[in-house]
Amino acid sequence: MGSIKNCIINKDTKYKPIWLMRQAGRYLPEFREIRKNNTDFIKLCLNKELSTEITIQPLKRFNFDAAIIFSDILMLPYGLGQNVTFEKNLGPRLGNVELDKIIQISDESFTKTLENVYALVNNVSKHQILKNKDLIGFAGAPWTILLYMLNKTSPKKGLSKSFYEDKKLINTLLKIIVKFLKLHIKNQVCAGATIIQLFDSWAGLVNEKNIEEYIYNPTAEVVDYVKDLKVPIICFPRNIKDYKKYVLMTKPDAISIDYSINPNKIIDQIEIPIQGGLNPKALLCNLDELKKETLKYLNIFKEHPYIFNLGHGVVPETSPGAVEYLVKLVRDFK
Ligand code: 1CP
Repeated sequence: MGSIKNCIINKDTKYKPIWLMRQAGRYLPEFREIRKNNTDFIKLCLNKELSTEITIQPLKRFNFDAAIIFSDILMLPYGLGQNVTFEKNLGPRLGNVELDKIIQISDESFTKTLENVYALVNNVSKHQILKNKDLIGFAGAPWTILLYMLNKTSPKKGLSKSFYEDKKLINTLLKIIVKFLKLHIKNQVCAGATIIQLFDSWAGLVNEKNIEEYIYNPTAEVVDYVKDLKVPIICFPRNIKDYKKYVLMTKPDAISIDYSINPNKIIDQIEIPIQGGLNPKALLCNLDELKKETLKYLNIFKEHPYIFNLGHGVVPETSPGAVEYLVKLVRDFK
């Protein structure tokens, strides 16, 4: 029986498993229905019944090979006592970093603050719908978490020049982030997550001269730690310039590529299992175009261990019918 784990661990190339980043979310009317009455996003993530329901919603519709827990990478700063809110059309807003308070947080109190996240993982892992499927736990990579904590809002407009000024703060905070990321991941694995994905959504923003210190080293430390937990780890360093070097330096079990990457080139550069790549906007095209793009990835990675996914998350404008068609294309591919 094919699976994501079999693809990653045994390098199986025959079966092409599929799941999608943001497979639970606003493109699903049943998600919007729940969201409508639950305007506080953090509270929703901490509601173990509703977050369980949201996690399995996409699996009720589509024959995906995995569920990914409905949570957010910003639950980590929340667990560290930083104020986190999500405002409509503005995205996340974070409060000030209070280092003197953060350094006093114990493992126990962090775990307690996020206990409902781990209860959600446990609920989902026992659910019948997950039989023979994987449950993906996740976390933000140290660099991406650091950016949100210090920038206090989405870094999509770029970083201020002064961002790198307080090196002491950056280094202290990075160490704390790595420590609690390990705990956050361990708690998810203990609760039943069978694969971990590390999202470095803003890897492309790092200054080249800082990449070793802020991306390679802390990520390698987290990857090493997860390997000791005996679950595979997939890394997604979105928009990083050199995926080959990243793989060499951080040694994940599988690598997720963004849609700017030329699949024909990457396949000659990377030996480990590859995930993703398809532009999420392909799901907004007509079905012939979607088919063409999907088959392109499947054909290029035919002889490579490959997990079908997108090059970033499903966009809210996507119709569920397009996702259904995509899953069928992947399932029918020979
Ligand atoms: O209804 C809504 O408006 C909520 C939108 C939403 C959703 C559905 C947010 C706010 N988070 C989530 C869930 C989420 N976030 C998941 C669920 C599982 C799934 O994939 O189905 C995951 C894995 C994440 C991870 C996440 N959160 C990332 C990494 C992946 C990526 O998109 O690059 C990031 C950067 C975040 C921060 C975040 N959370 C939400 C938003 C709008 C953002 C991005 C803000 C920005 O642009 O900086």
